[in-house]
Amino acid sequence: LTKDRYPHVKRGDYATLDENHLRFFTELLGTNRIVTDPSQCEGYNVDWIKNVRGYSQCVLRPKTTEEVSRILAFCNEHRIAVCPQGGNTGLVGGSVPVFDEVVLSTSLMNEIISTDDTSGVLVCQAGCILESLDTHLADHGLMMPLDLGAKGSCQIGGQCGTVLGLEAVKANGEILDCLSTLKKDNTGYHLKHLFIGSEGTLGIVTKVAIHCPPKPKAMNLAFLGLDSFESVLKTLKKAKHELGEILSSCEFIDERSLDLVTSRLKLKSPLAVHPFYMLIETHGSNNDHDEEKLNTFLENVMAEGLVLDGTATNEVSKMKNIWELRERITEGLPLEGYVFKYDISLPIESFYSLVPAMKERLGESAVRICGYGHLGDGNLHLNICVKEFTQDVLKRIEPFVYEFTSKLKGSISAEHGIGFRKPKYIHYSKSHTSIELMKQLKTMMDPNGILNPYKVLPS
Ligand code: 2HG
Ligand code: ZN
Repeated sequence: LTKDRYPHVKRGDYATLDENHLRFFTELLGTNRIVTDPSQCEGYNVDWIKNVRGYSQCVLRPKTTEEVSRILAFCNEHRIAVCPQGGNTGLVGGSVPVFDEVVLSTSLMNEIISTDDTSGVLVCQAGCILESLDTHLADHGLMMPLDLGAKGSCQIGGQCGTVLGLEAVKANGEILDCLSTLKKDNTGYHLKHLFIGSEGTLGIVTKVAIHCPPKPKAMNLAFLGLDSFESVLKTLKKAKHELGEILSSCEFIDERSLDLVTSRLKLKSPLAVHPFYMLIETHGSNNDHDEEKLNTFLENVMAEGLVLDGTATNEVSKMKNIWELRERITEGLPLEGYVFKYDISLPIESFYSLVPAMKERLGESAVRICGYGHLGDGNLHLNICVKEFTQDVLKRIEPFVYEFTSKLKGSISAEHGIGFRKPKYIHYSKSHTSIELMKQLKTMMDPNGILNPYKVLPS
């Protein structure tokens, strides 16, 4: 653990934690909710893919908005840098300290405040875990409007893209209440949006209100094998037309990605090997109707030769096994060595084009180049595994990957954010004017720059 791991980043002019600071935190939270033991701080200092590491010596675990407010007011006054952290499941190093920032963990802020069965509105604290919320909602006949592989540990405060409203604490400790639970509320600027994509650099989200759909009575999942990306696109289009309102997800896996989970994680695929695979899930209110629709769709795509092989099920355990083939790819990748990760949005017809382009560029120097992701959203996860990190491979990948994406008017971060790893590439997706406005907002809302420094915006 060396203090100059990141030669291109200099520690900001922040205070170094001293006895007086610790005394304040201890009086506020009690000894049980401050972590200063270096071995206990370790987990908060490293991201889970072990890509980014800081050396914070203090983790604060508030339970209420008022405590967060008092912590930030104090840190702002004393120029103490703060790194907010939820479930620490991020993939761009946004949730771990870079130097010795105090970590403000939202893990104990996990109270569900209200659940309205009629409007479907859930209000909860930011530290609630996605899967726990989904389990809670099931008793009310509702479900969370989002799902992802990290559901068992990611916290809702880090997933603000889907919220109706939120409460946040500003750098100076002021509490901003945008926790509206109304579906329509067009009264002035929609300030909640400032916090979406801000990754804790403009304020700390303490509560969220979420609009949750009813839990579907019927769920069906199809897993398909295809031999060309052209067939994948045609199948997607047909799924949209033929499944209509019951189509709830459409995910994509290429051969190298599936091979990773079958060979490295020993998962079993129900299909023979194919160049491409799709997962298509339907949610509806009448199983006979949904099953009939899905079966007709499958018959059609197979008759047309678009899909070569397929299986469909509504058995919970079989559906879970199929989803694991998709959701556990991320976990398998580090077993190959060092992983270069890219989370790209591309126009749908070019969705896969980056993968063969990269294969051609890198040839044998990569042990695995694979593409998978959220086809329905046009969001590709390109992952490149090498035995060991080298500058040479990095130079062959970047900036090519960003230039390629930018030329196609895609996004260099579809859902993972910018974090610590990508600020210097943000200009491939955002104009100079947008970046300047972001910087002005940052200066206005956090004049001392104490909130999640070194992240999101380029210096
Ligand atoms: C997923 O969709 C996650 O599985 C992680 O966003 C993607 O590891 C990745 O690149
Ligand atoms: Zn994803």
